[in-house]
Amino acid sequence: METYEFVLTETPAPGVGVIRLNRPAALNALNQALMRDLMAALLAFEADPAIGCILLTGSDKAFAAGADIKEMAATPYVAMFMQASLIDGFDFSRIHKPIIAVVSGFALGGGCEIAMMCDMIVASETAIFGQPEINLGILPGGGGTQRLTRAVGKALAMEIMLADRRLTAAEALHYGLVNRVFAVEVYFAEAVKLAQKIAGLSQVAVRLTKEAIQKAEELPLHEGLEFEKRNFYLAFGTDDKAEGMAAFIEKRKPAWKHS
Ligand code: DAK
Repeated sequence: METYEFVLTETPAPGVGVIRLNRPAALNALNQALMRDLMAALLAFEADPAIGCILLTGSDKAFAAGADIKEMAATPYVAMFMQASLIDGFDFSRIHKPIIAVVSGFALGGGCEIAMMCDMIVASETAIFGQPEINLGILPGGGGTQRLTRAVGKALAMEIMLADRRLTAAEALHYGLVNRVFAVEVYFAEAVKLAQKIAGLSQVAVRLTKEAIQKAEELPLHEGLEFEKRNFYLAFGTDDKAEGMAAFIEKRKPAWKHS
């Protein structure tokens, strides 16, 4: 397995790839090198046929406290605009496998935005979500104004981004930003269980389903329904559809071919 400077990777269970942000002295602040490592690790798991689900996590204390303010402070407008800036080449749409953010402690600014780029969020009870960019004289630039507003609604999104309101894990669960909340002692193990469940399914069916749900966020209903139908018919051409249905009828576990 490849090694990186600012992320650690492991496979704690069959089919489950874990990427752990690892810049503890800066609460996993997202500098450019870390972002490059993160994208490389994501692409490596995406390319690995043995991996069916990816977990993206930090430490118990911090998922990520945002983009690296010290690095950004030295970055003028044109450089931010032109250079390989923080988000350049950083594109979760290149990852077709499900990604679950596993969040404990601070998920602020770009940290919260990266969690929201994932397909699901599992949190520890200590997780804190926020978009405090306004305090720095800037605004969210990694999708916060769009994804958070879709997730929690306009009124609360305004308060979070204009008045630096931070959400506890319980609040984030209440408002639909996160899927599950667990005690800090068990949240990671619970996330692995969830990932294992997904990794045990047909990778083709999982991909077709993820794609269709993503379209629900972007397309008008009739176009989304059309997209879903195409993927549904496409599933009928797969080996895994034949296997899944045969296994049901024969009362046995399916042996997926991922084809
Ligand atoms: N950047 C750099 N260093 C950070 C950091 C950050 N975001 N957050 C924490 N650190 C560092 C601190 O400077 C400190 O380092 P030393 O001073 O010890 O060297 C160390 O981590 C521990 O932090 P604290 O001493 O502050 O720890 P506390 O427990 O007291 O406080 C805190 C934790 C998370 C509440 C606090 O550190 C904090 O407020 N951090 C900043 C949070 C923040 O404002 N985040 C938003 C950053 S702006 C882009 C798209 C998106 C973005 C950028 C570009 N493009 C499209 C290009 C995103 C922007 C942002 O995220």
